Amino acid sequence: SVSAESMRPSENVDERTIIYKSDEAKKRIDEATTLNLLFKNLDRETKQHVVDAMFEKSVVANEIVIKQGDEGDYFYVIEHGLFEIFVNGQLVLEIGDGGSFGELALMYNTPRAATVRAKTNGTLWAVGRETFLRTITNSVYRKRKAYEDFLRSVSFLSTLDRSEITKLADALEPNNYDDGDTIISQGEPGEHFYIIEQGTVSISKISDTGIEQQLPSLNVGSYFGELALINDQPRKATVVARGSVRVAALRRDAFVRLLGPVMDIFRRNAAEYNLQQGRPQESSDNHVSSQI
Ligand code: 1OR
Repeated sequence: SVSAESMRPSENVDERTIIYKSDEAKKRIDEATTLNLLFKNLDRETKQHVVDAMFEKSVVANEIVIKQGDEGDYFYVIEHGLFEIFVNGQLVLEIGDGGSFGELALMYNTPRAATVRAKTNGTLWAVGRETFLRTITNSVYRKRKAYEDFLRSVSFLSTLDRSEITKLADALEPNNYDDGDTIISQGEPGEHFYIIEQGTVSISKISDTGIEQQLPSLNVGSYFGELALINDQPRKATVVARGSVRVAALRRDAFVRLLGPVMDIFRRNAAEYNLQQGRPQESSDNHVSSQI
C-alpha cells in the first residue's frame, strides 16, 4: 500500500497535490485507468497531475462510499471491487475494475446524483475536487467544445439536435495515425465507427477471386466503418492512412446508442453503393459512405 504524505492542497492554481506512491502503486493505477474513458483523453502531463494527487482508499463490503444528496468531494477510480449504484433507492448499475464514479457532482456542482455502495471489499483511488476540476473536467469540456464545433460542420450529422451532438462529442475518442498505418483490416471483426477529422484515407478491397480493387479515398467529414457494425459482419475492405490522419472513433455500443437517428442515412448510402457497384464519391448529402 501507499505511504501517503500530502502536500497542502491549495486554492492556488499553480500548486499541485502530490501524494507519494511506490512504483507498484503507480502500476496499479495505470492498469485501473488505461481503459477509463475519462482518462483516455488526458494528455500525459495532465494524467500525471491526476495520478500524483490520487490517494488510495480501501473499502469493505456494504460500505457506502457516496450518499445521494451529499455535496461532492471526491472522484473515484476502481482498482478492484464491485460497486452498486442506487438512484432513489433503486439499483441502476453495477461497476467494477477500471470503472469510475463521482464525477457528476464535481463537474456540474450539483448534489450527488446517486448512492454508491461497495458490494465487495475493494480498493479505490480518490481524486479531490480541485484537482478533478483543474484536470479532468477541464479536459472533458475542452474536448466537448472542440468536437461540438467539428460535428456541427459534418453534413451527415445535420439531423442531430444539440444534446445529441453533445453526447456524441463526449463519446468520441481521438486517434492519430501516421502515413501508411492500417486503420481497418479487411476480414477482421469491427468494433469502431470512424469520422475523419484530419487527412485522407485510402481504401482497398480484395475480391473473392483475389483481385485487389482500389476504392475512392475519403477526406475530412467522411465516415467509415459503419457497415460491419450495422450488419454484424467482418470488415469488407482495408483502410490505410495517407499522410497523417486524425479520426474520431466511436465504440460499437455508443454507435448504436447515439447514431440511431442517422441510421437511415447510412442504409441509404449503402444501398446506393450496391446499385452503382461503386461507391458514390459524393452523395447528395455531401458525405461519403464507406462500405466497411
Ligand atoms: P455523482 O457525483 O453524482 C454518484 O455521485 C455517482 O454515481 C455519479 O456521480 C455517477 O458517477 C455515478 N445516475 C446518476 N449517477 C450515476 C448513474 C446514474 N450511474 C452511475 N452514476 N444512472 C442514471 C439512472 C437514472 C445510471 C446510468 C446507467
